[in-house]
Amino acid sequence: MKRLAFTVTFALLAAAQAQKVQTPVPIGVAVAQTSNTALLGQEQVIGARFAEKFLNARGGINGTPIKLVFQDAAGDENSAINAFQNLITKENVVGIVGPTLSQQAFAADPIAERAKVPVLGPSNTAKGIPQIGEFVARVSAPVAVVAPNAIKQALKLDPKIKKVAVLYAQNDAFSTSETGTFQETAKAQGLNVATVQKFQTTDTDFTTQVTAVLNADVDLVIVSGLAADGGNLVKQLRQLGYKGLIIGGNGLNTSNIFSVCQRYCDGIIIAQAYSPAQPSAANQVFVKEYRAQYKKDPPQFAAQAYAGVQVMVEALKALDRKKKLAQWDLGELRAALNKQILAGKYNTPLGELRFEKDGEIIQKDFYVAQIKMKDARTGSFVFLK
Ligand code: 1QQ
Repeated sequence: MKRLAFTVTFALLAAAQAQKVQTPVPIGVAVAQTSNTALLGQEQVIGARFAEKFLNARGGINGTPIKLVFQDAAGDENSAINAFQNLITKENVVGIVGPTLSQQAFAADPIAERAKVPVLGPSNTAKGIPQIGEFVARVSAPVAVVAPNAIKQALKLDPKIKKVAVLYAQNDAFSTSETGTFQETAKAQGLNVATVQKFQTTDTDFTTQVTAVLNADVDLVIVSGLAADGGNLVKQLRQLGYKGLIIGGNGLNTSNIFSVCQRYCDGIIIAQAYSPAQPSAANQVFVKEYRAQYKKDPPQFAAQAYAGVQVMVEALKALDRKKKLAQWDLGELRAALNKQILAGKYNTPLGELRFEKDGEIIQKDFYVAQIKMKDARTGSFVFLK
């Protein structure tokens, strides 16, 4: 009996290893299509789909098309783990772009690591993401690099800022990482961090935190949270009378917060790892085609998801030139793809990208934008630098 089980397991393993690469070549995309996190994930779906269409129209992988396989990773750890498992074992993807949140990446990326499937984090900006494992890299620059730009820009807009209130979602890995960077940067810039307030991403009432902020009499508020909670927090800050500048972190970096904080979103300063004005040829084509299709500029999360798919496709092209993809075993290709991703240089809408050995992104250009609301529903991100 034992021997039979062993033989069957062995046969299954051997079958899995001998699996060929399908055509069109399946690339997994596991981002938030439902839950509050979809306020962020929606833009990633658009960016990834856009890359699929655009890159396939230009020949895909040296003539072989790619096919994105979407699995909803929602906003929690278990959904992300399930999405990863499905993509790896049922859909036989060559690699995965996802998940949306760092909080999910710390739970789901180890699944891909164990299965030796390359992962590109399209929006995982917390400290420690590339270090999850050999098969984990990211196209999303870390908060440690991006977030300080927002504080420097706020000080340019108002050099008299002295006292700061910092708020963060304590149940979210990205938010706790980002607030660490914000607090260090504020102190390094000579600011007095007068109060630090915590909340949960599931909170809807922020009266306690806002009262503490008002009592501290600060001239800058810095919020690290996600879109729904962050948007509500900003709204309640303004409704209860806060008049100073507000910096929002990466979790507020979407026009989908407009429906949450409405006209109170006006003035929020947010650091950016992408600008539609990025002068690279790759970006100019991207912006032109995106505008033609969606009648607006591409947002950061769409550009990063696009870059994630593009990096996978370019790395696959390089491997296909060595040996036609259809001739690779799936396991062999996944391992080679991981190495190739890290070895390449990519001209993306984010500018030129490369990777450190551990999978950390090397990116040059960063920006800061400020939200300008036209009315309660419509607004835009105005780039300041
Ligand atoms: C992270 C993030 C999110 C706010 C992006 C959607 O940066 O979780 O790392």
